[in-house]
Order: sequence, then C-alpha cells, then structure tokens
Amino acid sequence: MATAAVAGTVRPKSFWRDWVLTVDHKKIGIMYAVTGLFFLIFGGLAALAIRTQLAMPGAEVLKPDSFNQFFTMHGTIMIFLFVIPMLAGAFANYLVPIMVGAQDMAFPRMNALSYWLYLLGGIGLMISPLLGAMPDVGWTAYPPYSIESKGIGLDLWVTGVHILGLSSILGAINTIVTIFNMRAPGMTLNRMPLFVWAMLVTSFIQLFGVPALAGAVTTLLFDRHLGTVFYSVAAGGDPMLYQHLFWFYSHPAVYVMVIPAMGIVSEIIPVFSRKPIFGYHAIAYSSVTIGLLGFLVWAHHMFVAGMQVEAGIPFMVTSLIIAVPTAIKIFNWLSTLWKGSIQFTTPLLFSAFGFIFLFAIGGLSGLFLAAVPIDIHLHDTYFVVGHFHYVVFGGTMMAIIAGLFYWYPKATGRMYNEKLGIWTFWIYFFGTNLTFFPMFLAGYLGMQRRVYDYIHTPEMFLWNKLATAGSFIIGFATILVFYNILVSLWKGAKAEANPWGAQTLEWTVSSPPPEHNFHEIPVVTAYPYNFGVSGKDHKRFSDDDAVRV
Ligand code: HEM
Ligand SMILES: [Cu+2]
Repeated sequence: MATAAVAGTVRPKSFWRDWVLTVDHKKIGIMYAVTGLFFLIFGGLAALAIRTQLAMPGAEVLKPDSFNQFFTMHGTIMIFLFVIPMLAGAFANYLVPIMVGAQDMAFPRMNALSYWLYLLGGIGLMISPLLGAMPDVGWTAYPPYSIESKGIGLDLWVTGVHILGLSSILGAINTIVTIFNMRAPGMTLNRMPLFVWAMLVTSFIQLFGVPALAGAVTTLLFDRHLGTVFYSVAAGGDPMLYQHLFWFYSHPAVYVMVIPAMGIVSEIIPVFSRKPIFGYHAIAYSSVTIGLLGFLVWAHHMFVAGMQVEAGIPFMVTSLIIAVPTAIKIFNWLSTLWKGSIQFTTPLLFSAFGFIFLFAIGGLSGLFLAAVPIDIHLHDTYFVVGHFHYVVFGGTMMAIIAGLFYWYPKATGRMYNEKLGIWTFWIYFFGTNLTFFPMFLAGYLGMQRRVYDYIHTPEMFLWNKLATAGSFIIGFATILVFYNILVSLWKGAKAEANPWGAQTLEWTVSSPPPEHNFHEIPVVTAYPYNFGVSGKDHKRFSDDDAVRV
C-alpha cells in the first residue's frame, strides 16, 4: 500500500520530538511518573537522614540546623513533588482520557504546559540545596518564623510552591473538562470507572483550594520583602490568618492525596476478587462527600494555636463526620473481597492489605487528633507523625505502588516480576509498621515532633531505634520496586492487551495503547465491574443482576 510505504520511510521521531514536544496524555503521564519517582529518591534520602539522626540519643549525624532543613525538604518533596504529582499528574493523565473513551485530554497543549510548570516548580524547590540555602521552616512555613528566616531558599520555596499551584490548577481544569465533555457515547457518569470519579472530585478540590495556598505564600513573600505586615502582630497583622489560609488548602490536599489512592484501590479490588464492586454508587458519592466535607475541617490543625477552645468544636464535629464516608468505602471494599475468588497478585496485596489495613490505622488515629480534648495532649507529638505517615505512607504510597504495578503492563507492554513484587509487598508492610507504629507510642509518651534529640527521656530510646530500623527496611523495599520496574522494562514477558481480565476501557486496546488510544471511539454499554465466576457464592452477582445504569 502506498501510504504504508511512505509511512515506512518516515524517520523515527527524535527523542526531542517524541517526548519533549509531546502533547500525548500517555507520554505526559509517564513523564510525570518518572519525574515524581526521581524526586521520591531525594525525599526518601532526607527521611533516612532524619531517622539516622534520631536512631539513638545524643547522635550528631546532622547539625541541628541541617536537621530542620532536612525535615522541611522531606515534607515538601514528598507532598508537592511526589505524591500529588504522581496521583493528579501521572495516574490522572495516563488513565482519565483512556478510561472515559477519549483520545486525549481536552486541552493537550495545556496539559504539556502543566507538566513543564511542575518540573520548573520542582527545580525551584530543589535548587536551594545547591545554593547552600535550604529552607528550614517545615513544609507548613508558618510565620512569624518564616518571615524572619533568612536566605533565598525560602523565597525559592514560595516561588516553587506558586508555580506548582499553577500547574495543579491547569491540570485540574483539564481533567474536569475532559471528564465532562470528552466521554465516549454510552459512558454516563454512573458508568465511569471509580478512579475517574475520584479524579473528578480531586480536581475540584485543587481548583478551589490552591488559590488559598497561593494567597498565603504570596502574602508571606510580601511580608518578607515588601514591608507588608499581614502576619506581623506588632503592626496589627495576625499569624493565625496564615494558618487559616494554609490549612484551607492543605487539609483538602490530604484528600488530593487520598481520594485518587482510593480510586486506584477501587479499580484493583474487583478485578482480583472477580466480583462486581460492592456499592459502586456509595463509593463514588462518598468521594464527593469527602471532597465537600474536606473544606470544613481545616481548623482541626489549629486547636492549640491560640484559637478559642469553643471555636474548635464545630471543626471537631466535621472532622469526625468525615469518618463516615471513609468507613463506607472501607466496608465496601471488604464486602467486595468477601467470598471473592481472590488472586493474591502484587497490586491486590498492596491494595487490600497495604492500603485498607494501614490506612484504617491512619484514619482511626486521626479520630483521636480530631477530638479537641485529646488533641491538646497529642498535638505536635510523634503521635501526629505516626498518624499522617500511616495515611500518606501506609495508605497513599501503598496505593501508588499498587497502581504502578497494576498498570505497568498497560503502559510498558511488559509484565513485571510477580514473585519479586509479592516479596516487596511483605517487606514494605513489615517495614511500614516497624517505622510508624512506634511513633504512636513515642508520641503518647510525649516525644515532640521536629526535635533534634531526646537524650533526657530514656523511655523513648527503644521506639526510636525501632522506627529507624523500619525506615531502612522501607528504603530497601523501595529499591526493590525501582529494580522490578527497571529490569522488567528489558526482561519482562510481553504483556497482552488485557492480562488481568479487567473490564475498564484501557484494557480494550493494545499494551501499550496506540497514539490517540482508540482507532474507533468505543461505545459503552455497561458498567465496568460486571465480574462473576460460576460455582462461587457470589455468582448471584452475575451479569444480569449486576448494577446496570
Ligand atoms: C521512608 C518513609 C518515611 C519516613 C521514614 C519518614 C519520616 C519522617 C520523619 C522522621 C519526619 C519528621 C517528623 C516531624 O516533622 O515532626 C517526617 C516528616 C514528614 N513527612 Fe515523612 N517519612 C517517610 C515518608 C513520607 C511520605 C511518603 C510522605 C508523603 C506525603 C511524608 C510526609 C511527611 C511530611 C509532610 C512531614 C512533615 C515535614 C515538616 O514538618 O516539615 N513522609 N517524616
Ligand atoms: Cu487536616
């Protein structure tokens, strides 16, 4: 055929054209993933440095000032450069268009712009170590200290956060428009995969939340350099204002990290239990509920910041109420697993044991912190550090790894090493509990967070040793993930289009999918979790009785 002959003579695209100038959502998704994983290395090394310093009382691995800089960089990198870009950038980009049956994002060029802004903001944040001026204010950058703290590092931090925020907003708009306008015929809202629902909610959170953060850090910059007094008490300003603005974004931001993770788990569990997901609508709408309630709880971070105790009570109530939609999801996943024909693959282990179990501990410990009287004791202790790491590490990180392995065959056209994946999971699971559970105990005993040493409190020695040992086990498990991903690129068996027998649209095209995903736009006729295996109890969930909307 003439066209084929012509096509055959076209020179292969250069790396520059193929990747740097690409507007293909799948390539941009992969770029986000590679960049995010690259930043994870630095965030992880900073964590190990902090933990090494805390391994034994009286250690002097880091100088006290560098210790502050390291936990600042650790928190900032993990949240702004790894978890959020990984979920809202990598997974959303790769999956949302193809899952709704579209050929690309609604605005492909803007999508590329989002990625490049992310990289630029990331460089802004990461360059300060090279300039010898790392910020030391914690990832929250509270004034008044953040106004007095000297050095260009913090200014770069503010600028970086600002650029990242812009990137997020553009990405959010793109995702929302893609979901509302680009769905294939038959893909009604109630037939959308649950991951897509999750990204819809998450994108709205970004859209409404990020401007508050941008306002907070910009006024901070003004106070530092332009002589404004937003946060200066002496001149009539109020540092509490910063905390309100900051947490108005940053509490919902934890849902930006957790709702997509829940979306990933909701995709994986039905596939490997071979059962329709239990309570599809409940899971979808509980994401919406969590997204809305998430904006009504911010002051639970400020119970002891000088606020009236009574003012905390409504925030305590809303915080506790969030447990309801969260628990709904957990029970739905467990009901889906119940009597399923479960295949214990790596993604299932990371979702079911990893995410559900560890996130449940994280969530339950959050209830203690949400209760004003208990928080007065636990605030700013290692109990808090244990709590949020069970959520972000035990929960979000587990889901990210589950998702990486689950969609690995789709994105690369290769299978990963399952045996190694399963080992990796158990090592992670052990390491995570060994690292973060002792933090609850140390915190309960009164160990403050962000302390450099604890030499006068012998009851904390053991817990810190265990936590540090655990963190190195986590580090080792992370190396195994990288190893598996990289080696399988060369050595992995070729992946079929649908190795898991899943029913969402991305599995109907080749692995990896062609440019523009679908040669012919698919027509969707059913909802994507109609599994059923004969001879099992759950056979009653056959195609006929399954939810069809
Ligand atoms: C190997 C895994 C990890 C270890 C050992 C670890 C350890 C630590 C330690 C010891 C601290 C200092 C405690 C404090 O600030 O009070 C800390 C802070 C923090 N970590 Fe992690 N972490 C890990 C993974 C993560 C991940 C995946 C995230 C994702 C969001 C994360 C987010 C944070 C944040 C936000 C802070 C607060 C930083 C600040 O106060 O400026 N960590 N972590
Ligand atoms: Cu919060």
